[in-house]
Amino acid sequence: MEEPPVVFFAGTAGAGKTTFVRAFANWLRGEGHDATIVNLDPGVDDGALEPDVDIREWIRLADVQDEYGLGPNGAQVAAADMIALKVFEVKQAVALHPSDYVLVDTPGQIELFAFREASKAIVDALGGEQSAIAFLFDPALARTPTGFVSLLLLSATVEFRLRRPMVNLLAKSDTVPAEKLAELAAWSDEPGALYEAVTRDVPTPDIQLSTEILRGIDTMGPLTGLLPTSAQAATGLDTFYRACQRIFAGGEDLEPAQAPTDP
Ligand SMILES: Nc1nc2c(ncn2[C@@H]2O[C@H](COP(=O)(O)OP(=O)(O)O)[C@@H](O)[C@H]2O)c(=O)[nH]1
Ligand SMILES: [Mg+2]
Repeated sequence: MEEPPVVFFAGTAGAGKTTFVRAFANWLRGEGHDATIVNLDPGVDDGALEPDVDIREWIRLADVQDEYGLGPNGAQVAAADMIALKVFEVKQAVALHPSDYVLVDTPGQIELFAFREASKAIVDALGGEQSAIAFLFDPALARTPTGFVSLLLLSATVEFRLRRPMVNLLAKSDTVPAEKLAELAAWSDEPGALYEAVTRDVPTPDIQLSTEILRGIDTMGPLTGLLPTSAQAATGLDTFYRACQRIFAGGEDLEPAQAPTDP
């Protein structure tokens, strides 16, 4: 049987990954698709979270701390490498859940996912035949021009390191006023608008650095399509799904298991 496509969810701590994964899985199920949720965060401490496959079955942050006498940060780093050693167990557990989509919630700290070699091993092993990375922009960080550019660079870093198709999402769009949403859309669609906003935002001595960074971003061309989504209001999930389908199936919809609810 063909392996289902895998989407990894990455973003800064608190960006909304865990909440989004759940909302998107619910949305998929409502559309008649099966979704398997994989939790790769060994430190998450939420009893209500019921992933189908859970790294905490093998690795728990509290145990790593106790066993190796590490503080919370050291334990996170050690655990990130241990996850890579358990990835085949995780993959086997995922295979026990036949499904249309596999959604992988990554560890809370983005630097563990973006910078450590272990993540490449995890993405390669779990990603299988088809995988993509959804990068969530936290509106609390994306609201200023420099914050927005920093998140673009972080997303580009993840793409550069892990070499997977990326979808950039604006999370928690229900918390963003309409005017700000329009401004963020302009920043993501028109390099000129972002350039103008950044040059207004930074003091003169930094202008050259900003200009060079923006030129780099412009050449990379990943600016278009920051999709506004809200897990809470369940909005933007259909657009996100279509963006994934464009990556996985050349835009074709999956065969729905039941009558689609699309208008
Ligand atoms: N208003 C609003 N809050 C959200 C949304 N998604 C997540 N949150 C909140 O943002 C916080 C961090 O979310 P979480 O999913 O744990 O982020 P993670 O660290 O990236 O996994 C929590 O308090 C969530 O309730 C959303 O769509 N709208
Ligand atoms: Mg989380």
